Amino acid sequence: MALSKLITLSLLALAAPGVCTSSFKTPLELFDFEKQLLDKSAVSGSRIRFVDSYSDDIPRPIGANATKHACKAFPGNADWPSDDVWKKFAISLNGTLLKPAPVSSVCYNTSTYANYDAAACANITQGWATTFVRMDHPIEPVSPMFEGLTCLPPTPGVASTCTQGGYPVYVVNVSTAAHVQAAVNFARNQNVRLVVKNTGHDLSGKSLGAGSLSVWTHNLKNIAFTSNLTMKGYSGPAFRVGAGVQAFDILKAAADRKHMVVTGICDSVGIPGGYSQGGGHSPLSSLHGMSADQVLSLQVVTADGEFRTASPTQNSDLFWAIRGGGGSTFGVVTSMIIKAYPDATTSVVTFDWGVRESNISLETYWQGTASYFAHFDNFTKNGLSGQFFLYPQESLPQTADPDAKPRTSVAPMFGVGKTLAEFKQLLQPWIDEMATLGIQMNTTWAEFPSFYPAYYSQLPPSSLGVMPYNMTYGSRLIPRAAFDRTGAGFNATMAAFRALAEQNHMFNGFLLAPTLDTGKPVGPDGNAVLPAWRDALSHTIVFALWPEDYSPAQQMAFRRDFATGSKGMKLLRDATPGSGSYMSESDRLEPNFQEAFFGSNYARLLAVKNKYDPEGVFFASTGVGSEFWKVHSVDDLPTENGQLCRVQ
Ligand SMILES: Cc1cc2nc3c(=O)[nH]c(=O)nc-3n(C[C@H](O)[C@H](O)[C@H](O)COP(=O)(O)OP(=O)(O)OC[C@H]3O[C@@H](n4cnc5c(N)ncnc54)[C@H](O)[C@@H]3O)c2cc1C
Ligand SMILES: *[C@@H]1O[C@H](CO)[C@@H](O)[C@H](O)[C@H]1NC(C)=O
Ligand SMILES: *[C@@H]1O[C@H](CO)[C@@H](O)[C@H](O)[C@H]1NC(C)=O
Ligand SMILES: *[C@@H]1O[C@H](CO)[C@@H](O)[C@H](O)[C@H]1NC(C)=O
Ligand SMILES: *[C@@H]1O[C@H](CO)[C@@H](O)[C@H](O)[C@H]1NC(C)=O
Ligand SMILES: *[C@@H]1O[C@H](CO)[C@@H](O)[C@H](O)[C@H]1NC(C)=O
Ligand SMILES: *[C@@H]1O[C@H](CO)[C@@H](O)[C@H](O)[C@H]1NC(C)=O
Ligand SMILES: *[C@@H]1O[C@H](CO)[C@@H](O)[C@H](O)[C@H]1NC(C)=O
Ligand SMILES: *[C@@H]1O[C@H](CO)[C@@H](O)[C@H](O)[C@H]1NC(C)=O
Ligand SMILES: *[C@@H]1O[C@H](CO)[C@@H](O)[C@H](O)[C@H]1NC(C)=O
Ligand SMILES: *[C@@H]1O[C@H](CO)[C@@H](O)[C@H](O)[C@H]1NC(C)=O
Ligand SMILES: CC(=O)N[C@H]1CO[C@H](CO)[C@@H](O)[C@@H]1O
Repeated sequence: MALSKLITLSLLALAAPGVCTSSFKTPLELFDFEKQLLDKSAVSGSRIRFVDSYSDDIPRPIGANATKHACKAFPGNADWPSDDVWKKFAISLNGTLLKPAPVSSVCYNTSTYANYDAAACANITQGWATTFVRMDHPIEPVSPMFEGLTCLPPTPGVASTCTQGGYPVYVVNVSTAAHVQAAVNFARNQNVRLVVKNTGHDLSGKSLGAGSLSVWTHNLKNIAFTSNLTMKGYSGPAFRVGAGVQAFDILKAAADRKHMVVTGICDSVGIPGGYSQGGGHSPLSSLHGMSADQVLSLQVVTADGEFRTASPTQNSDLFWAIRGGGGSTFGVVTSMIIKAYPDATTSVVTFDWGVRESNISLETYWQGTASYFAHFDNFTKNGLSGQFFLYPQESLPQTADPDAKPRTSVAPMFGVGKTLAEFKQLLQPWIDEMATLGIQMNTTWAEFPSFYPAYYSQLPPSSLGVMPYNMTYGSRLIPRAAFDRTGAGFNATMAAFRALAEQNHMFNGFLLAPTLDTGKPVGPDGNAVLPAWRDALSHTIVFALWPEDYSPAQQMAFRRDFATGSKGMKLLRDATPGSGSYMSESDRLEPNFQEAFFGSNYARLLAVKNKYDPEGVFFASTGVGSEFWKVHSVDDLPTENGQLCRVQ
């Protein structure tokens, strides 16, 4: 009797975990793939030992005593590992070392790739910007521009050849923590540039690097859940997520468990990758802060090849730095424990108004747009958040719509935890003000019983996408004071918005208030999220397009002008003194990037970087410590298509 009851119970326990999630009880319970580690002697010894089964007999100093090479090894140079060394590395990696060709290589009859296939090329060309082929590919990025545009579908005037350019040369298709350790040890000992790729969404091309070995974390999809994790500083529901988990994976897993988690507006972005490590903003940010604030503990392979726990009590300096200090800088994260929240009724709304669409004057349009911004403080105090687009004065160069006039689209605003009646009531004072101005808006309201369908009603499923090759972007965090209509900064900020729009720059902005009170990051001194975020009510990205026929020199002049010239992003910087820019959606040419992306945290972040990575195994353009390195790129463009060297 007792025995059969026991059997029934254990069968139930087996059935419980569901399709893609299992449960865990303590933060110390790692995923199985993290229990597969290299032998200790292969990690901390002073010999060239990149994996257990292959070691060289030359003793090699590590850490502070290591040789400081002027440049990373590069294909074709004498110091690039021989084919024999790569072969041994591949064998020791048990078949997970790839040498991938760019997807568009099938379009070109080259001896390097020898994979010409007209039908496959037609397919790639057609689905280049929309299909999932690129997202699940080991080396393709969202912005081919940062690779150097060396292998695109054939495009008249742009692409007619295919080379490896700024794409990595080798990739470790990671499925265990040991694979990550082996890759880090190999790169460090062989002086090969190391990059980390998760989804390739980075908007500065940081998953790329000519002559590099890439750690590809995309397939680490494990998810585990507990309804009540109890640790110092937190008690409540939590997920452990593997490094490859994307927003769509965790949105679904959370919804299945009647919970929600902080993710961004694009459901294909990777959560424990660049998103949470760079900060991570979300439709939930006005309620629960940044993605980095969600992290309760994490697992990471550092530059010495060690697999470490970083938490409030273990390697706490590293834990502080990784949560906001940026990806590909301190180590390779293999999993994170993140907070979850009980699901909630969610209301959504979209608003559209424009000079032509609402039949209003230009002055009235800007008054209405200013009215919207003037309510940001009140919106966020009530937990609302959202996204807006500001389409500029005239047609974009390529859209050729001579009648285009400025318009604003709020798409959408989220009221998480609000019924439609409550949500409407909160927005009514602003809606009344728009009516008083005589502005008719198109408005669509909806209420959903939970967050997941509300999210997808507004933000459709996405793949990797492709950013235009003739576009740059910069961003600014707009502080609370700048949206206070009674303060001096308001008119200056509105004037800056208008001046930028009048030069045809489109905006994609966000309404949110990820304060420390909402985010509540664990640990004695919070995390390394750029402090300007805590006082911001908006993160606003501004886009600038250059004519497609510009030469590299013209492109650089255009981009420098946009980044630092008096009619570019300087307008917004001047209107918001002391604020900053969100590192993950920013301009690679941002002046004084250390201050703009990291603020007062920079000195401490650099100290943590130097402690855990004294040899510079990890590098990310515009990341912490990147000022000591330079990519010697083709045409000197800000791309990853060139050798990485120390700045002399
Ligand atoms: C269409 C689109 C929408 C976006 N929406 C949002 C949004 O709503 N909110 C927001 O905050 N951001 C948003 N972003 C920006 C996004 O957060 C960054 O692009 C982020 O860097 C993506 O991280 P990833 O891991 O998916 O991408 P990747 O490009 O693969 O990686 C990004 C960076 O992190 C490093 N990295 C990746 N995985 C690891 C790891 N396991 N350990 C260490 N380093 C790692 C990479 O080397 C790289 O430097 C958006 C970007 C795009 C293209
Ligand atoms: C570096 O070299 C010094 C002097 O030879 C030695 O004392 C020290 O132990 C070395 N440190 C490491 C990390 O090898
Ligand atoms: C390769 O497989 C062997 C046997 O399973 C294992 O001992 C070794 O750690 C693996 N190597 C790596 C780098 O994972
Ligand atoms: C590819 O190029 C080679 C050498 O130039 C040529 O012999 C071959 O016919 C080409 N193949 C295709 C499919 O065009
Ligand atoms: C074309 O692409 C689709 C997916 O986008 C794929 O299913 C199909 O097999 C491809 N066809 C060829 C000929 O490559
Ligand atoms: C990468 O490894 C996974 C298993 O972890 C496998 O399913 C996938 O096919 C591999 N991808 C490539 C491109 O080899
Ligand atoms: C979670 O666990 C803690 C400590 O075990 C307990 O005090 C608390 O009541 C639990 N909360 C819930 C919602 O079960
Ligand atoms: C509202 O929607 C209609 C129909 O799509 C469109 O014609 C009109 O321009 C829109 N008005 C505004 C203010 O966006
Ligand atoms: C636009 O507004 C003007 C008055 O401001 C009015 O005369 C005109 O009829 C309006 N046009 C439309 C299409 O409503
Ligand atoms: C601000 O929000 C409160 C509710 O918290 C509301 O009563 C008030 O009318 C709002 N004020 C404005 C100007 O929107
Ligand atoms: C801001 O501009 C408005 C009208 O454009 C004006 O009434 C107001 O006095 C200005 N505020 C400040 C602080 O200069
Ligand atoms: C080559 C290229 O990417 N051209 C783009 C320039 O920007 C416009 C506007 O986004 C795009 O439509 C073009 O495709």
